[in-house]
Amino acid sequence: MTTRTVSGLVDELARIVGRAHVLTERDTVAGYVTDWTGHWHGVTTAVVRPADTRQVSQVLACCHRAGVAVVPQGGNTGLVGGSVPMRGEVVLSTTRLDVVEEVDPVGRTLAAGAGVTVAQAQQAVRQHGLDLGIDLASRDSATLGGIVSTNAGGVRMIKYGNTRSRLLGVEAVLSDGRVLTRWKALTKDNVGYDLPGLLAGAEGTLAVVTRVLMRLVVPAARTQVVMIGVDSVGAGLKLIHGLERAGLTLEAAELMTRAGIGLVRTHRKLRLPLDVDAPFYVLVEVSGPAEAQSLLFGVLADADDIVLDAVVEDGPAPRLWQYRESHTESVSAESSTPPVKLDIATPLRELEPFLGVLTAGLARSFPGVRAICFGHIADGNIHVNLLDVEDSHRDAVTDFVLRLVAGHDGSISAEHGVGRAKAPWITLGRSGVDLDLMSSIRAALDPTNILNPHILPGSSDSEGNSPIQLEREVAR
Ligand code: 2HG
Ligand code: ZN
Repeated sequence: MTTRTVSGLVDELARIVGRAHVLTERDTVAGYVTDWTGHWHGVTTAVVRPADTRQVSQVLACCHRAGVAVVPQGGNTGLVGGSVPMRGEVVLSTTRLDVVEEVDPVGRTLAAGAGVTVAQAQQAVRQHGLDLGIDLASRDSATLGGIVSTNAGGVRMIKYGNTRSRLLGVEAVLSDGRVLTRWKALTKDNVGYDLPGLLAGAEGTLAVVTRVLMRLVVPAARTQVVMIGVDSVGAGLKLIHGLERAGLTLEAAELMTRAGIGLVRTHRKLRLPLDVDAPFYVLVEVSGPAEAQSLLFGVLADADDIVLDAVVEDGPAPRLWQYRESHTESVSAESSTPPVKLDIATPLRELEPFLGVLTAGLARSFPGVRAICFGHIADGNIHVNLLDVEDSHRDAVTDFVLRLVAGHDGSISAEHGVGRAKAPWITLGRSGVDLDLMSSIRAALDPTNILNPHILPGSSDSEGNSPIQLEREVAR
């Protein structure tokens, strides 16, 4: 194996997937070696695009024999640098696994390839009056394999749970090429460990997901969307609880700030969504009985003392949603540096104190940094986006925020995963025993540590070499 050359590896991969699907030229691999935020850049030996599970299995077996590390990649929309090769790893792109195989309207399931985008999946299941139950702004590029591997949350999580909870089965390839098929369209199946659940959120470190079996939902017949201006996070939470107590079902509940709305307005050239420029905005989508609209108006009237202004539209209300959905692109466009994106959660009771201390602390210690906080308020999940952070300050500002999160009993990664961005801070979220167990699980599934070796706690081979060092030796 030590005499293998890079060109030998590329030839072998080409024999499996066809020459057209092994990319090595600088220009053609460019989109695969940089992440969406523009911060994480890497290098790859080759990007390989298999067409089906059998080819994925052969590609992994080949890389396994060669001791070459592999980074699985879906739509490359992740925000923590988890799908970018950093040191020459082969990129295994799942984009050609793009077949919507079956929508079962009776059992309410979707069977599809890992490379099918969220938008394509949504379109396929909506033709049957069903829904995926998962939605996120990157739906046109994010893939089903990607959202499973990162256990994506998104704006519908409050009602339908995260991706793990929607996953019934998977087909996945282990690092040595063996294929795991756990594929039963059953709501109840309690035979042994929940392996699909384990692969969800594993960030491509345990296996490469090639096909998914998702449990679908019946969407609400009609919804109402309300944008409410409030002067505190606590007032927003109170209103949300009031809506639930009135018998309405939360379909989504999002928080935005004056600064965030201002940024989106500048970028998208939009008017203020309300008649007041409120310190905080909550965007809530609700469903309920036939009289849902009057229940909603009743809650707003009862909370007259905390509602600065509100506007209600029938769902899906894209005009109101665009203020929320444009945050990510506006942050990227308006920041002078790649934004620092910290996807955190705190218990609900800690949310307001946390945001208060965060804002004051950032202004004091990092005066040049603009903070835009928004996110899934009812899940306690806030996206702390930091703009204009000089490269030399990225770690310090990240450290400041994540330590504050830990001090408020929070999570340093609520929905985007650990990736490379949070790896140095993982001990703020997990104990030594916890990390040891994760390493053991990883070593059991990928003993030579070739799958996405540079994220999450991992292992080295007996010589202490990581696979990519082996790969570099191979390259010489
Ligand atoms: C969202 O909720 C995504 O829109 C992206 O999780 C969040 O850009 C972000 O920080
Ligand atoms: Zn989010």
